[in-house]
Amino acid sequence: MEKTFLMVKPDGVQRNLIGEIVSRFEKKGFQLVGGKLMSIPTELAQEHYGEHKERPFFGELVDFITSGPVFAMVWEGENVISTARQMMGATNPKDAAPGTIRGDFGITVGKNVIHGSDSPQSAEREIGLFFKEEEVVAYSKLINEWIN
Ligand code: RTP
Ligand code: MG
Repeated sequence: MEKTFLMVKPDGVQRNLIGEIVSRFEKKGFQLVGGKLMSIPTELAQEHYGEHKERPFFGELVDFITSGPVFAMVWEGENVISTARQMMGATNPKDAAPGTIRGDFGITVGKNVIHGSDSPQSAEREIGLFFKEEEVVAYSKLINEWIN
């Protein structure tokens, strides 16, 4: 079953949005298979956002994501990678549709509440960066029969 890496960013944690965000993915029908509150070491932040290292905002991005605890998660479900990105909304909250997480809770591109893997390759890479194998828990719920 497909898995993705999602993370409530430091602004989302400070604003008490962990529960709201977890709830949206739970109600959608996806399954939480890993989760932890953590502070991201600088080296991990640089590695995680490595694709942006030449961008002018890279320093700010790393400073922000290491500025306070994040809630890192692994979610599982059919098409969870692309569906979670749709539920997050556009990168810049000013362009994010109402009803999406960034559209409902964000204002500026730097503090956009949530991160989500953008492809199967990045999902695998990011899950591996943030979670040990034993921290991702395989389990089944009978309720899934009512969804799929
Ligand atoms: P994320 O990786 O955090 O899920 O966001 P994303 O895929 O929607 O956007 P991405 O292009 O990967 O950018 C990563 C994060 O960098 C910040 N950003 N700042 N100042 C700027 O112009 C700018 N552009 C991007 C955003 O916080 C974005 O989430
Ligand atoms: Mg990205």
